[in-house]
Amino acid sequence: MRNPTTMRILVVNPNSTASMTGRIGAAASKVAAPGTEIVATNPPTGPASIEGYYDEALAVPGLLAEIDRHQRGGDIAGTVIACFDDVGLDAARSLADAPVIGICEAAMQTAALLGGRFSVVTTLPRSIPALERLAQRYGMAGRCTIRAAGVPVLALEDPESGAVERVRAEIRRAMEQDGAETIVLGCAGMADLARALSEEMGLPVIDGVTAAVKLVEGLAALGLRTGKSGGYAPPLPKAR
Ligand code: 5HY
Repeated sequence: MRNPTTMRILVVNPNSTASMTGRIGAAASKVAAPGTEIVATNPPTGPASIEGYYDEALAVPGLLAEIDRHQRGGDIAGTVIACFDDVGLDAARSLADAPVIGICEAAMQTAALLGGRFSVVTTLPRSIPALERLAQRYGMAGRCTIRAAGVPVLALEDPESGAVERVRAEIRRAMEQDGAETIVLGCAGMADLARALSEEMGLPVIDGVTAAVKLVEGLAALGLRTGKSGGYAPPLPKAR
């Protein structure tokens, strides 16, 4: 039987790459409070990685179906959308009863609380326009720069790809050229890199998955719910 004192947090990776979901779930569990259970999942189909607007649009139905499925199972205290493009965030908030946090918003708000300027280091240049839009939406455009390390999302799944070295090099450029005092990692697939990069580079390196888990735990503990001014969505019809 489920422990009634456990807070269950749903962490949805909206792409269909299960190995990435595994690493995301492990990073989330590492920072979760003792009474928190992390439920990490991804849609069974849909884009294997989300690189730009087209993939984003294709990923939304699978994301909503996962939120709906787990919500039917009961006691989800909050949901984290583990994709840095905050894919389907407004629709997810319309569907879910409990708070929903996107990892871009979580990471940017956390960086802002530390003070000073920050730089986002994402994967491919293709993701930059969408992230610039999000920075504007969250009121962060004047505080940050958005950079790409030139790493395809799925290269982060391959230790031989040289992806981490490219991320490291881009962080150095952000420090030297942008005067960044904090770095935000711009992909959920980088979740397990933040601690080590922070120690190595000597500045705070924020990963949105872990930041979102701590924020959602806080909102849930305060008994807060997501606003519905964007419209209430009825539960999705059951798949046949
Ligand atoms: C992410 N794509 O966090 C984004 C990052 C990006 O599949 N997971 C993805 O490149 O926009």
